[in-house]
Amino acid sequence: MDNGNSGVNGSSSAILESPSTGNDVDMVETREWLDSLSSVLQTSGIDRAEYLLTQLRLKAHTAGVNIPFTANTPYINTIPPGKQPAYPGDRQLERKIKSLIRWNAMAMVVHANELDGTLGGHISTFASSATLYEVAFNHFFRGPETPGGGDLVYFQGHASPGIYSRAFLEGRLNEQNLKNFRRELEPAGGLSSYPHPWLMPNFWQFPTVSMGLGPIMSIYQAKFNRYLQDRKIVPHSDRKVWCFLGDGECDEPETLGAINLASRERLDNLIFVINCNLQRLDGPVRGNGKIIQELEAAFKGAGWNVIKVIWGSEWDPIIARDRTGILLHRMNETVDGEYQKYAVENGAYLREHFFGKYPELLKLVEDYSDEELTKLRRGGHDPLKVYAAYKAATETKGMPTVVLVKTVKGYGLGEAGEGMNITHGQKKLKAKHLLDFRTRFNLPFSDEDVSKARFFLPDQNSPEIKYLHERRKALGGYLPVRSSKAPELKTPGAEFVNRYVTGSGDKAPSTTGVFVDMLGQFLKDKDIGPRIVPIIPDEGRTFGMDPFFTTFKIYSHVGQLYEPVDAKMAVTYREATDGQILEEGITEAGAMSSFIAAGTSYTTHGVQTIPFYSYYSMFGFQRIGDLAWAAADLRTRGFMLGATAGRTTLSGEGLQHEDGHSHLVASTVPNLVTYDPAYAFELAIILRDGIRRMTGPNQEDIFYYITLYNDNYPMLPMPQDAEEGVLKGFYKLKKSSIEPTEGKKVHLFGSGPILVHTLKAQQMLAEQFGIAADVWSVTSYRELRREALEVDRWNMLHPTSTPKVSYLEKTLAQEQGIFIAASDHMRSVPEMITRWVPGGLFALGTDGFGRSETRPSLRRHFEIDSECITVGTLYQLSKKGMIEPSVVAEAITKLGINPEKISPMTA
Ligand SMILES: Cc1ncc(C[n+]2csc(CCOP(=O)(O)OP(=O)(O)O)c2C)c(N)n1
Ligand SMILES: [Mg+2]
Repeated sequence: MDNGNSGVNGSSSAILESPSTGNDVDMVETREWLDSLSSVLQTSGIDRAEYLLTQLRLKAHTAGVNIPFTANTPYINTIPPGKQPAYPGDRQLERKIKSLIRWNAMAMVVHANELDGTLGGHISTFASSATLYEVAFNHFFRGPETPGGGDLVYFQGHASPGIYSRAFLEGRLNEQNLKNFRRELEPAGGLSSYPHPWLMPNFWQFPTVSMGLGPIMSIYQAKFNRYLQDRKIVPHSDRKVWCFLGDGECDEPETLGAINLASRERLDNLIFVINCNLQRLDGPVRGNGKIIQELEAAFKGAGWNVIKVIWGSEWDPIIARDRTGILLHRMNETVDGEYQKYAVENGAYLREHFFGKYPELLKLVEDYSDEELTKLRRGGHDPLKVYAAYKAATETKGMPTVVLVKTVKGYGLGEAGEGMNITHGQKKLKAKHLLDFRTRFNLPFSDEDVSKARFFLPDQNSPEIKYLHERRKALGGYLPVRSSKAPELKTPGAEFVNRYVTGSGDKAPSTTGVFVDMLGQFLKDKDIGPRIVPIIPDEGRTFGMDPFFTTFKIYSHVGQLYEPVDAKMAVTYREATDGQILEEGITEAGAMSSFIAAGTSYTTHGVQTIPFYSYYSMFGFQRIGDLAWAAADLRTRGFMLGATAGRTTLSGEGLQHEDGHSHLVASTVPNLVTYDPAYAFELAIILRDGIRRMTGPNQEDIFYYITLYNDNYPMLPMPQDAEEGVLKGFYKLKKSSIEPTEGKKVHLFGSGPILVHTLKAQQMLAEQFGIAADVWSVTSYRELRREALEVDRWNMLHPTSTPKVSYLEKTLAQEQGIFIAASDHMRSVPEMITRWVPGGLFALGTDGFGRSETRPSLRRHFEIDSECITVGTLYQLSKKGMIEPSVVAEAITKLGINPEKISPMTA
């Protein structure tokens, strides 16, 4: 990639009146070419010049001329002063408002840390981006009352104090809220450190503080907005998605990883604003290069419209004087580490070190005083420049726009940290710094107000407050604001489950196959059908979902511009503008972002959609765990389906594919409901209940993780009264066929395809060892644990009340014997319930690396096949003194298990 410097000199010289540098062998000829261009520019304008240059380039290229590639333009504003629109607002009032917001934001952080030095908070991020937000609030962000819906804004997480501070002036938050910044457990209500819809569900819309997630989510959000419009679920509108992010944040793979999609899909409803303050947490983002140039090349290469806002208006006359290009040259060659230094130093320093490098350049500013040079602002602190960029961005058609804005981190903090490497963490300002801040922004506060860092709220009738409300009223209301009003859906009735309660007879499908059948039912349902959003990251065929390509079609904004190679086949690859399936390609992060967009349409669009995101379970939580966490925070509703689950069930695919721990990771997400079903009726009950809970009258803010398998076995009929157990987490599937002798009673817990082995073990134990065992199907250890933990907690805090009893304890209280569990996941999964199982639970599972092998070999390797379950059971009986250890030893030999085999845990 371009390092931000190369090629810039070359391209800038083309616009000079006379080139000042280079090895020009024929200056007269050069002069003539440049004069021709000047004449075209003057007589026919920019478009004609562009056309001619394109023709020249083509001709040169065909003749074998190697034109050096650069995706960079010179290091100046994209919009020249001549093309800058007039500023529509009252700049004086806006400055006053902005200064107050700056003050209160800073005071919030100072207060919090005076109270308790460990609370943290950030001043410098918002200090650098205040103008970026205020111009947008006063002139661009459309609020929720806008017809067709308001803009969706991803605020940079660390800028939250500024956003709270504005809401305070707007009267949407009170002083107590501000005082309780980062004190969310305070009775009067506090404010979350960063944007978290989970914690402030009426305020924040999008969590952004895990860097990189905001950008990728916003891209797929913009795509999903189009999807809903193209599918006529919501009317067409011009609502925009704005994503504010940091320049340091651009190093996260998620930030830039999906930018091609945005241009491919022509998402002109998407605007990125990158606050290029040249710093991240520890120091410069690109001390030795230029982040703006680097990002320009990356975004331009990806097909975005790039608008650079580098210099404030004070620079315009100096740039205009630059007849030779020496200033451009200097701007291009200076690296960010130096620019950072200029932000910290004064005008005299700038004169000596920046302008002073070339005598010609020094002359350009000879009539400027040092003070005037000190006041040369960066583009991001100049509302005129920011306004011009946003206006151009919102008017751009056919492509997304990125606005790259140069700012100073900690702007206004002066000696307390402005532009300094320590500024990101600055949260305690001394009295002198507070006074300086007041002077810098002309704040009308007394010394006492300042020393106490008092919050300042002007009178409701003051011009500032009136202006602020007027602007928001004109733009459709306040932001950010979140609502969860969406009409409930008519969810599937019992007849849906009834299709599956009789079992599969002599057929042997897999739960993945069964799921695809169920998804087909949902898609055909006249009520919820149009709201189903199937999402796949290029694994549709693996899961047998390819027939849907033909019937429900793959969404593409442009439809299908080609005849698919399989057009004549029964199942053909169909893309369509109203396609229902989101086939995201090989990007789990992208597909998860689409899942989030679809699962939150109830809040972003006021209509519910139900995403079914099916993927390789191994590439779920461990790959995109942070997005799953964000989905939870966002109150996303929908189904994540970890297909091809099971460390031994996926068999041949080996170490990187075989998942035996996704349930463990999934169990860390508080509002995620997880199931590991074995049979069609279980899955049907779970899906029906899930749809009801999430989209029915209660619209619960939960989402689901369900594992599916590709092992084929007969789907058993539903035992009587199993429904409650399926949902609560377990039920008795099959009683022992024999009566226990001498109290030797066993309970075998199984889930997923391992239940088949558990049933076989039950038979072995009865037939070969005379042991009576009941088999239970455990659909969710996690759900059992969740309820039992709640009950324990309540009992602990209400010791004198009649204790509550969980479903798990109540059910097991009626049983006697020993308990053995086996699953295709790590032992820790069944062990989630050990403490409530009388006598404990002995778990068999798949701890260790998977490998390529057949299912029977793998199940023996991990010791979860029926023989090993039998041996595990006998071993437990021997430990309880109910049988002799020699019986276990004999069984090991009889069942052909090698006791010296390698341990799967470390192999
Ligand atoms: C994934 C992730 N990693 C690390 C952090 C910690 N962190 C918070 S702010 C920050 C620096 C941000 O720099 P930049 O994106 O340039 O934003 P600025 O504050 O300069 O506007 C870091 C590393 C985080 N929030 N998220
Ligand atoms: Mg930064």
